[in-house]
Amino acid sequence: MVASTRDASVDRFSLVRAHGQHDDFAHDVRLGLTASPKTLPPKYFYDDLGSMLFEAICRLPEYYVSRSEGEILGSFADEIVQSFGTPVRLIELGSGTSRKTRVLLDKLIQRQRALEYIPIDIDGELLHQTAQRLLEDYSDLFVHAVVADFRRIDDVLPPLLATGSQQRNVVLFLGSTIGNLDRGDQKELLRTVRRVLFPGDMLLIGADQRKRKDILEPAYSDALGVTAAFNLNLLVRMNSELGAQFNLNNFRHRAFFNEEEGRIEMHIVSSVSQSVRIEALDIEIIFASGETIHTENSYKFDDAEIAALAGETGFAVERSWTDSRRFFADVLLVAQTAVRRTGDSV
Ligand code: SAH
Ligand code: AVI
Repeated sequence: MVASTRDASVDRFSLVRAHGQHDDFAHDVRLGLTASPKTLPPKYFYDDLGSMLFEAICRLPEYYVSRSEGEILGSFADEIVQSFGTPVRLIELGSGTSRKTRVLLDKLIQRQRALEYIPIDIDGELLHQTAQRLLEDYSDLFVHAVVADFRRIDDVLPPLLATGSQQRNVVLFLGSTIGNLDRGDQKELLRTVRRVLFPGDMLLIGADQRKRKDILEPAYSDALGVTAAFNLNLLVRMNSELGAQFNLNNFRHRAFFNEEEGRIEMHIVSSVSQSVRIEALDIEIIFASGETIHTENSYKFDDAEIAALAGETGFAVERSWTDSRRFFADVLLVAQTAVRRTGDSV
C-alpha cells in the first residue's frame, strides 16, 4: 500500500511513501532498550541531522569507504555501464544524495538518452531534495522516488517494474550499506531483491573489503568526532521525538573491529550508572556504568563471501571492480532463473 504525491511543476517526478513504515521508531526503541544487551537499529541514524553527518563522514580523511568506491565508479563507469547491456532502468537502495551514482547516470543517459531512476531511501526529505537536484541537472531523467525501508520493497517495487518490460532492471546497492545488515538479513534482503527482479536483471553491490585494523578502526573513530556525533545523534533523536531525557555528557561513542565476526561494531557507552526516562514510552531505562547500546555493525567482505551470498540468493557473479588499494569492490550480480535453495524457486 502506498501514498503518492506528484510535483505539478515537473512531470518527470513522482514520490511514493510506503504506508505503515513511519511509526516504528517508538516500537523499536522499546524493543531495543529493554533487551539485553541493549541495541538500536542503524536505520534510525538517518534523520535530517544524521544524513548531514553521514555526508560529513564521507569527507573525512579517515573514512576511505566513499572515496574508494568513488574511485571505482570514476575509473570504470564505461565498463560498468557496458556490462549492464542496454537499455536499463536504474533502481537504487539507500540512495542518499545519489552523489556517486551521478557518474553512472551520465554514462547511461549518454548511451540510451532517457533514463528511469528509482531511488529508495528511508530519509524522505533527503530523497525529495536529491530528486529535485537530479531533475534540474538531467533533462532526460525520470525519477520515481520511493520512501521505504529497503527490506520491505516487495510491496512498493513490483508495480513500478511491471511496465516497460523491454528494459533490464539494474539495482544499485552502493556504499557497502549491505554490511550494516546482519548476515541473515543480508541473505533475506538479496532474496527479496531477487523476487522483484526478472532473470537477467542485475544487482551492483558495493562491498567494503576486509583490511587491517589500523585502517578500519580510525574510519569509524575519526579524530574530529563526526562519527561520534553521528552515533550519539540517536540519543538526540530519542530526546526530541520520544521525550527521552538522555544527558549526552553521560554517554560516549565507541567503535572497534570484531575480528571473529569480521565487522566494525559501533556502541554508545554509558559512562556512569544511571536511569533515563522515555516519556512517550512511559519507561525508565537503567544503565550500568560501562554498559552499551549496540547501534551498528559494518561487516567487511571478501570475494568468496559475496560469491556465496549471491549463489544462495538466486544471483551469480558477472564481474567485479576494485580501487587501486583494493580497499573496496563493486560486484555485478545477475539474477538467475531459480534460487538455489532447498526445493523452492523464485
Ligand atoms: N548510497 C549512499 C548512501 C549510503 S548511507 C552512498 O553510498 O554514499 C546509507 C543510506 O541508506 C542513507 O541514505 C540511509 O538513509 C539509507 N538507509 C539506511 N537504512 C535504510 C533502510 N533500512 N531502508 C532504506 N534506506 C535506508
Ligand atoms: C552507510 N554505511 C555503509 C556506513 C558504514 O560505513 O557502515 C555507515 C557508517 N557508520 C559509521 N560511519 C559510517
